[in-house]
Amino acid sequence: MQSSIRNVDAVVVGAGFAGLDAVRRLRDRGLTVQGFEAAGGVGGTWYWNRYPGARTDSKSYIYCYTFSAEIRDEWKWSELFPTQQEVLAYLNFVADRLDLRPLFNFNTTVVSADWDDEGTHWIVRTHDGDVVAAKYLITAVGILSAPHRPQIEGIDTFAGQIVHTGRWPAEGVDVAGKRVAVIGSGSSGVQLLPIVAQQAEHLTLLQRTPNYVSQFNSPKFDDSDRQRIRDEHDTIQEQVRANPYAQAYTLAGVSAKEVTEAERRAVYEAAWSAGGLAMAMATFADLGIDEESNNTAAEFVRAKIHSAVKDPEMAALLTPDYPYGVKRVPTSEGYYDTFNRDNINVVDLRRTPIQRFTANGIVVGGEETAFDIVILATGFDAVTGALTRLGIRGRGGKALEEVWADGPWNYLGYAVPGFPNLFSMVGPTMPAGNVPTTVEINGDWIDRIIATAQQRGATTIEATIEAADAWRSEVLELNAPLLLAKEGARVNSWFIGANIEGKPISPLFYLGHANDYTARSTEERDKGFPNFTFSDR
Ligand code: NA7
Repeated sequence: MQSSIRNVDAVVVGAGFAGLDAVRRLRDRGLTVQGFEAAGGVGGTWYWNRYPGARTDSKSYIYCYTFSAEIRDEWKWSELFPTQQEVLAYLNFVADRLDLRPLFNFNTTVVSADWDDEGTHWIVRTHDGDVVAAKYLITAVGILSAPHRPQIEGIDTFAGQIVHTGRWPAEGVDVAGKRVAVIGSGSSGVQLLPIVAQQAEHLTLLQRTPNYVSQFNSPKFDDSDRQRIRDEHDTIQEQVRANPYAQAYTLAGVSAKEVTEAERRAVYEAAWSAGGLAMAMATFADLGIDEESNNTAAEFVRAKIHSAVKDPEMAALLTPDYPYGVKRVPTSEGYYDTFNRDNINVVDLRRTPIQRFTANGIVVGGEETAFDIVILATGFDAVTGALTRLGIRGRGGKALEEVWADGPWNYLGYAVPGFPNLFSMVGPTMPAGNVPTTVEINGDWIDRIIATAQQRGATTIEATIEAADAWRSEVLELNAPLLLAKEGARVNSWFIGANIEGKPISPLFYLGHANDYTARSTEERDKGFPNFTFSDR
């Protein structure tokens, strides 16, 4: 069995934004790299989430790599908030441009990764029997990639079609003239609902917690826009560094309570028209911590919902009663207007939960409603789920999910004591916000720690327990004063793991300023990784 094991320097799991960045850097450093990707192609999240209406609410010109001016100039974004198809096309373009595709085995799922102390390498196994020994294991598995399918009684007996938004079939789903149920009103549900409602005979939204849905406003770009963006690249990146979530927005910088009502209203109106994340990212600095300030934003959006939705009872059903931003604020084109159609109804699952599925449909409050198609827009086991499902066993066969039984414990999000030579891209306790920004910081850092080990002749690199303990305390302290910590569990916020039954409630992100995280990461790198043990055994 041992003879059939291939040896490589690094295994990279995942071919999304993070995995593509990792393989390119390690290959260019001269390492032998084996990438594994469960999907049939590159793209990660953007490969799987093909549901109608899927798009990013990060601005296109920052939702991309920055490392190459040539690549930035060659790719032409068509609009401010690109569709899933355009982001996927971009990642395919990068993969081809840098010849990254040959580094991956596609349609290949990693089923286990065991640390071998004797060989000082990881033994990585795939679903099809491939076994690879790798000095380094880089997980680039994404934060929203492990779909959450609720275990509802009878779900497997449903005779119609059931699809999860995070595993949307490439051939599409024909909803025309059909009776469609949508379960879930997070980002995925609210993006697809207006489009499905236009085609379906009837749409029923089975809603548990309503969201504050931002409207969507994506100006198209022409060549002069693209030239301006190119000219302003450095200024835009400066703006991203100054924003707590690494987004291209400038906060008003003051408390919502420090301005007059008229001034506040003007700021909110401008942000509402801009759409997307502007309400959270381009308004006041204290919406995440101060209840009174938060309520000014919450009330503003509640009024917008009531003016958009004509039936007051329907409007009330769609209006959240918790602080603004405690759940991830989604963006949708025409969401609230859709509820003025006559082929849509909303079932309030907080009042009457789903009892069970039948062959024909779904039973709620003792009444069965028949459906042809059920769309599960029920989200993901976010941030940690894709990692704990990988079957990672560190020193002494210790399972990663065991070590994380109370929430993620690691250092700077990159490394876990007891799991040598394992590094995460966009791992738990890294900043929430614009993913490609974090990816590039991570890619450089991991590349440099491996280079440092090579220079020192070290075979293993391991974060210290003290560093991981201190980091966990810091992440918890940053989380404690937030409204998210007070209210997040009540409204099942995935930011703290509250959307998955049995998952520990614990912050999954570093919720300080993203740039403070970058500074910490850079300091660790520039000081020669003082919180790691490098060993030649
Ligand atoms: P989300 O935001 O986690 O939304 C999932 C939705 O599904 C949410 O409305 C949930 O209600 C609902 N849900 C989950 N389980 C159930 C069950 N068992 N019954 C009824 N309703 C349920 O996932 P998305 O895919 O929309 O978005 C994920 C991220 O992708 C998003 O934040 C962006 O960053 C991109 P709940 O709120 O828990 O009451």
